[in-house]
Amino acid sequence: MIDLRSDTVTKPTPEMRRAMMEAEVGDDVYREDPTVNRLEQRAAEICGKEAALFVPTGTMGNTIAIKLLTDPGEEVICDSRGHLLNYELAMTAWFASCLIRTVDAPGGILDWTLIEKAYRPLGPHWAPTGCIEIENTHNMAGGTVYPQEIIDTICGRAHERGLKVHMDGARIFNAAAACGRSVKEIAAQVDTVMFCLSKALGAPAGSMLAGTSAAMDRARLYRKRLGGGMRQAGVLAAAGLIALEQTPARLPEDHANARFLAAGMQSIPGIHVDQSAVATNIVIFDVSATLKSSAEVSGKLKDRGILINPVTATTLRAVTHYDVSRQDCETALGALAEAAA
Ligand code: TLP
Repeated sequence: MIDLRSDTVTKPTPEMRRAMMEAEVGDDVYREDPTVNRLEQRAAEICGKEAALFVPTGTMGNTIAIKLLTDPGEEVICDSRGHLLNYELAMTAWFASCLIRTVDAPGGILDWTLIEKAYRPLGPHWAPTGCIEIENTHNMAGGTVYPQEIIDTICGRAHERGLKVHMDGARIFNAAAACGRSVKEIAAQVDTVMFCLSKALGAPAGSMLAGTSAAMDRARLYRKRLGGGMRQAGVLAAAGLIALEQTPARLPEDHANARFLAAGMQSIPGIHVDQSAVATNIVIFDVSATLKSSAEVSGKLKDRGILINPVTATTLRAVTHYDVSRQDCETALGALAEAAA
């Protein structure tokens, strides 16, 4: 099977497995796991924040961040296709007791003009805005990348109004590779940033949340409340450290493979891809002109050994990662041409 469903499907490299086996561990709830401590320190450095916290999943990282940056009864502004709203089981409502106020942002990229229209100051009839959430890269918009000026303007204007900004940077390293900036530069102005070790970076599990030391001290308690106090988690952190140091350099290869896939799809009758949206490792493509549903196309691809999931009734998402080669992309394109015919 060639698995293009997500970059979450990567298997740990031999080096990660070796590091996991040899990891020095302790009880992380007592903050005694030296490998977790090293990973948290390294993640904080990379993000340019005072501290970072190792969490089991991106969902938990986002859930904790929203709780940290809001009071119950407030609103969180995010793009309507955001992961926070659509794929996190209403944790913003359940854990932070906040509503999400959506904005339809072109390409998933919010800007201050759009946010200002959705912003609600304290008033007698409505829930005030508590924080803004931006997703970089934006998953369901096709891996799009925020221009840095937009992030900095959003943060500047938000902070002037006393609002906080969280970045869901599940794939921030892809954003960094695509825009040629460091993660530290990208996240410089946001209050908290979450990134995943378990996606394009290829670690078997884990995400990092970074922010001020005071925020991360509170975040540690929320993590425990959510059942995320992981004890000898150094076995996982060891793989995360390898992922952090080694994988970013090869992400441009995944991006080139995604562009190759998108360009190849364009010449398949009935398939449409917005080539200009393909900036990182995600390709969203439309199959409506094949007169087949996305589920049918996905089924036909599976029969041919290619896994690609539908996103809507007419679109599918292909994600490149280190377990997918250029040759695999060529094979997938051949199968897609058959499935679409
Ligand atoms: N995304 C997964 C699915 O949930 C859709 C994927 O296959 O892409 N933020 C963003 C932008 C994400 O893409 C994801 C996972 C998360 C947060 C949550 O991470 P996990 O799965 O670790 O909870």
